[in-house]
Amino acid sequence: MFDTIEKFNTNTLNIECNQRDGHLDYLVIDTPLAHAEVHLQGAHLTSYIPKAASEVLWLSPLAKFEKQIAIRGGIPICWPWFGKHPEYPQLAQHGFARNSRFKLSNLEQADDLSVTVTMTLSSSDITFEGFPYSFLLTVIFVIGESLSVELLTENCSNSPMPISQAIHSYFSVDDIVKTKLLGLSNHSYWDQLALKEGKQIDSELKFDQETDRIYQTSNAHLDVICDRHRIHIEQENENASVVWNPWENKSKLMSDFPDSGYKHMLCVEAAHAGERIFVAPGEQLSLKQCITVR
Ligand code: TA6
Repeated sequence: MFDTIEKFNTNTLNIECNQRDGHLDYLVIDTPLAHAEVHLQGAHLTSYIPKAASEVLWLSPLAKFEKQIAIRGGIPICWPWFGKHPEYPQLAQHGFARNSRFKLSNLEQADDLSVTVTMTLSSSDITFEGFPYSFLLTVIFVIGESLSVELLTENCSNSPMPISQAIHSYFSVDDIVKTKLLGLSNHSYWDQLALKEGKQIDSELKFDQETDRIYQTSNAHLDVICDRHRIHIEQENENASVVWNPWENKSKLMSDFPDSGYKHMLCVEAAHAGERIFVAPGEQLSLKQCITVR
């Protein structure tokens, strides 16, 4: 489908297909409600600007737009495992979906002018090497006054399929030290740096050092607040919310991340993390994050 669109214009929808740095195909979507950019590699959204607001997502100015390299920033899709593979740590961190080319399977505009973009990834000889299951992964973006991102995992094989996953959203903030994250008080977390459990007491989570925590949550409502905007996040069906900022030292270790980039981003991720979830044959598992700027 992507190959046949190139350009599509109506009074309420403008779509262009471009190539980033001559390598990666992406769609630029403009409606009266929002601007968005989404790449076929990884079903990776790199821009979302609701009307009368500024960019919601952080995209690294050093991000690489090359085949089979994950784009730093925007909304990477971590699938079919989150973090290191539990049995084969030599496999790519956060799974293969973010480095795989998806198919654009549907694109439509609703009466309320929101646009639904659906992308799919199916199992192949390549995915069987590290993940011996037949699957269909569908990523559904609804781009309007709000942005919703849904991952639908379908197990097309005959045995239970173990997965973990994350919608790894990088949010743009003015200044991380003045940024607050609300909605996690009284939630337990696993601290990936100290390798121990903790419990969030304060209603506001603030940032003054490297942070990498997996909070136990279910249908969380969270708010990222900085001078420029308040980003309201509603999640559905997750069992974890991951909060990550690499801070100064780790930023310097990443070649696609500016040394001071950590000051302007905060990852808040809807996830199934920790123990893998088994999706029964023929069943579907949904994970959703919905983002509204207030
Ligand atoms: O979601 C947090 C995290 O798993 C961190 O541990 C951190 O390393 C980050 O994701 C980025 O991972 P990446 O593989 O994209 O460099």
